[in-house]
Formats: sequence, structure tokens, C-alpha cells
Amino acid sequence: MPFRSTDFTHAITRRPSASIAAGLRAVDTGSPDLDLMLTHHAAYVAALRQTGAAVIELPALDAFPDAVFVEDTALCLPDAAIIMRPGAPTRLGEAAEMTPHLTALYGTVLHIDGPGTIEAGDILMCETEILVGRSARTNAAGIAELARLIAPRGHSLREVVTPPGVLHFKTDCSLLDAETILSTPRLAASGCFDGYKVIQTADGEESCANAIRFNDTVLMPAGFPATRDRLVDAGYTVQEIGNSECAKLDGGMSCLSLRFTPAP
Ligand code: CIR
Repeated sequence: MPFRSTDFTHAITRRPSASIAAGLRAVDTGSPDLDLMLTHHAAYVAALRQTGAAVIELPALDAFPDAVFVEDTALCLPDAAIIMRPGAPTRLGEAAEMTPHLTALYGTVLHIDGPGTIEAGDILMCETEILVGRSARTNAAGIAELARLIAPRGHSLREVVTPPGVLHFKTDCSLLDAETILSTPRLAASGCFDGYKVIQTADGEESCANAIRFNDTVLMPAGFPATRDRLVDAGYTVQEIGNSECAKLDGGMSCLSLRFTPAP
């Protein structure tokens, strides 16, 4: 099947755990409500399934409060999965927890062994290149190790910069289709998307830049009407998902799943 960066047959999610209250956050805006997060999470999984994809729901992991944010544990390429090495010490063990699930689906599973660190929230997989944002979690050594692993496989990696104070590169952007990115104005201003069409988030709605195009649907956090209208006007099918509780932990739509088409 030819590669299309927004088409996926599979996703992996993990149920939020009661330990979510101990999840990492840059600013404390209150404890997440587990019941409401579970309701939002169920809606998210249902929206993924509605596109026809198989969604593997993993059980909650009490030992890792941030484990619901499965995206950071692995990069799923068309030809291999690469297990990440998270920069947050409390999240290191989450990558090992993900390994057997990807090994069961992929013929090739590679690992970032370190000492560098890299979290897949900093990686935007585009149609013809992979953008990796250097951040407080993803350092030069982690990016260099990823580059070494993927170079022989023919992927092109471009290092970019996650804006200071922003958790992950994809906190501020999403791929909408092969040519189009949803971005905050501050990230777009860096020039890293020159050559792409960019739809900017509306003023005051920067927190919805983390969306996902999953098959024919764009999943975006609920409560950002001006940006939603921009996406609808541009022709995208948009589904809004409640994200108030994950947002308290700096999480959004991309963080909650690994999206991929496994290669034998
Ligand atoms: C963390 O700080 O690691 C989590 N509380 C949020 C992770 C969000 N993941 C993502 O943006 N890919």
C-alpha cells in the first residue's frame, strides 16, 4: 500500500489510571478529574474506531501516572517502530511497557538506547520528511540516535526547534494532510513550515494546535470555535473531543494514541 501520512489501520491507546493526579504538568491548574477524563478518553477511542481503524486499548498503568500519553513512547514509521527514550525520568519505564505491543504487530522494532533522550511528542511525521523539535525532553543526542536509525531506511529527518516553554513540538502543530499544517502563529513564525500550507490557530486558541488527522477525520479539542471554523471552511471533517482534563497535564489529541499501519 503506498504511504499516506494521514492514513492508518491501527491505533494504540491506554486507559488513564487513578494515579493520573500525579501526572507531570508545567503549571498546576488543578487536579484532573479521572471520571471526566475517562469519558473524554472513551469518546476519543470511539472517534478513532469510527474511521474504520482497529484500536488496541491497553489497561491503565498505575505505576506511570503519565502512561495515558502513549504517543511519547514510540515512533511508528511505515517500515518499523522505534521505541523512544523519554526525557522525563518518571516516564522512562513507559517505553519498555509499550515494546511488546509493537513487537507483536511490527516486523522490525528498533530502540533509542541513549544516553540521549527523545519523546515522540516532538516528532511530526510528514509525507516526505520527519520533523523533530529539540526541546527540554528531546536533546541533540536523542535526535542524532534517531537519525542514525532511520537514515538507512531512507527517511529524511529535519531538526527544528520546539518553542521555549512549550512541552513538545506537536503541542504547537499538527499535520492536516500532505501539504498542510495546523500551527500556532508563534511556531509558524519560526519558518519551520516554509513550503507547506499553514492554517494558523485563531487568536487566544493556541491550545488547540495539537490535533490529529486520523484517516478522514480531524480530531481536535472541544472549545476552540474560531479555529474549528477555519478547519471546516478549509474542507476538513472535524470532530471535537473534550480535553479539559488532559490539558491540565499539558496533553492533547496526539498524545493519547500511537497511530500506524504495521509493516510485516
Ligand atoms: C508530560 O509532561 O509528559 C505529560 N504530562 C504530557 C505529555 C503530553 N504528550 C505529548 O504532547 N505527546
